[in-house]
Amino acid sequence: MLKEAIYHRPKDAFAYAYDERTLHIRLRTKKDDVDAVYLLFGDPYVWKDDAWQFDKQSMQKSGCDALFDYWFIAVQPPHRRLRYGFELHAGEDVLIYTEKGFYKQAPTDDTAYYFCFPFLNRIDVFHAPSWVKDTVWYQIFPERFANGNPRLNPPNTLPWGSVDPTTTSFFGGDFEGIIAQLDYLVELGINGIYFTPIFKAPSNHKYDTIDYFEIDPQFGDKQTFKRLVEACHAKGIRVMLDAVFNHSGYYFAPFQDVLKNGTKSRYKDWFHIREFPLQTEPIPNYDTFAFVPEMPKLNTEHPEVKQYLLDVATYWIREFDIDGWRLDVANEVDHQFWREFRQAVKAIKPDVYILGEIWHDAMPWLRGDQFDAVMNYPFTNGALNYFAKENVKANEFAHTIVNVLHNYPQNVNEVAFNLLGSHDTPRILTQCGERKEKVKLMFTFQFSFSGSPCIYYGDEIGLTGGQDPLCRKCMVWEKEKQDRDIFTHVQKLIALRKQYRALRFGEFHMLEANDKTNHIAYVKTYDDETIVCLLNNADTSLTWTVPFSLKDKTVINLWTNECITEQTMNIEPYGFRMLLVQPTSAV
Ligand code: ARE
Repeated sequence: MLKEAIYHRPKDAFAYAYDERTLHIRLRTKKDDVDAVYLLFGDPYVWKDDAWQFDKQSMQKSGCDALFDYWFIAVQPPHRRLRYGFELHAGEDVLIYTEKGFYKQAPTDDTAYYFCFPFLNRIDVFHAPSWVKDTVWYQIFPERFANGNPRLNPPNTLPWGSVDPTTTSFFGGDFEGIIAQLDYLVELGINGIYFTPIFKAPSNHKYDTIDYFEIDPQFGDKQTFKRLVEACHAKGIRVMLDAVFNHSGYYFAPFQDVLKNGTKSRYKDWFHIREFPLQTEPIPNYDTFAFVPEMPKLNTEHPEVKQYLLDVATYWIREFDIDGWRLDVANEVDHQFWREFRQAVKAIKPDVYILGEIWHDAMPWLRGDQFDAVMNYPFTNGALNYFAKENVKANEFAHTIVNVLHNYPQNVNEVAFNLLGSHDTPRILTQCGERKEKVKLMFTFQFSFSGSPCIYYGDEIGLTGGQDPLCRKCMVWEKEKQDRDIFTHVQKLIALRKQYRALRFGEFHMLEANDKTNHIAYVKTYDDETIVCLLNNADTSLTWTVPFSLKDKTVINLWTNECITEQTMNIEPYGFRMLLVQPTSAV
């Protein structure tokens, strides 16, 4: 056994409280190196005849990537505390792995050798709002969704969809437009909307806030926004807003005050200013988002700034009953701010969803004291590489997905915000070389995967466009210009997801990943519900043999409702199957 590859470290993704009674323990070993792993575990205070007493239970292999195997077990220590180690088997070899190193036999004279989960304190358990698991999000970029009130159009508004957007174009999307189209979203089946920023700001994207307590007049006013939230709630749709707290806009009054009064400004410490007077060229002499002078970074350590932003966060929940905050550039804001943010918003609405925008490993924000989830871009990139760009094969994709699932605790994965694209990425249809069968296959994967899927407005009707600003074209409302085939596909996926818990939050296991045919197969299980999915990510048809015997089982093709009786079937290019598997006796 390769000792150097064996890894475990308590807390984070390797040992964590799944709920108030259950601990999850994971171990990593070199791929194909170990035959079996057992958890040795017990209460640190249970001894007999000077020997520590422990139990032994077999761990399951929960997945593998290119280099490692991962092992998993759930335990419920009666006194909520645990000492534990691992017994690894490879052929005749047996190895005990503990916090202090490797042994031939499990030591019993002291528990100090072992890994320690000191106590499962309820307050420390990661807790996200449970409704998120049942939510299908739809992301709206308000300037481009629907123009319902032309009187609000900003100067130089262009005719809807007449040209491709630039960084400075306006088309006049607004709240009344969104309200008028809510039935379209209900028909699609979504039940959560994430709005990119809506507060007063000069740009079309509104990430350069002037006033966090005002709605941008091009979208409407507070009354209309209230109407919008109420209309959403009446239709069972939750509402999430974008909190741009890393930076303000250039025209934010406190920043203007600093520009005007320099060192004499009472707001000079609200930002990170390196020298006075302020200058924007060649690069700003104050911290900003990227090097964008219009976006001065806020000093969230400053008590007044902190209080101001927390007031903003609670105001929109208290007065407008919003259900979530998506936190822009979340990883560049200090952790302490987010801890206080969580306390403040959960105090007034305990089941509000806190979603951080972090593209990288986000474990430090997902320990239960800051965010409920992050935008799962590692999932996005994995899916784009395999389905859209086809620059990785089935196995590498399978490994990426196993990593995505093992990077975070299971309760974190259950509420992950799983997107295929956003206002910051080229449109999926464009990335798929405008081959819609590939887009459909990607959606099929997204909606059969766990977490909380999000559709970027227009992807469901085949909008195209490259990188920002081209990925922000106007929504197309003429039915004859919409790709209704993709729409119906997504609509059906959402309906199935609503019907089957295994699709929503079932445990995921990769069954097959074949580089020759480029297909993958996986199973989702929840209680007695089992759904096997097969995706043929290739432009040739596939002869697929169902990877279990059909004897004693009733297998239904969920797409056609047909009963499957043949062990082997033909799958069309970029085709898929979703099979509900039940023991025949249960049918
Ligand atoms: C404008 C232009 C762009 C230009 C950019 C830089 O439109 O073409 O590249 O300026 O000068 C908002 C607007 C953008 C605007 C930007 C600046 O929506 O249109 O871009 O402001 O004015 C990183 C950050 C992540 C950030 C992305 C964009 O980590 O937080 O970059 N995303 C948020 C929002 C954006 C928003 C802002 C931040 C600013 O979602 O819409 O932009 O408020 C890798 C890295 C990531 C990186 C990612 C994307 O994977 O690892 O860290 O994200 O690429 O670049």
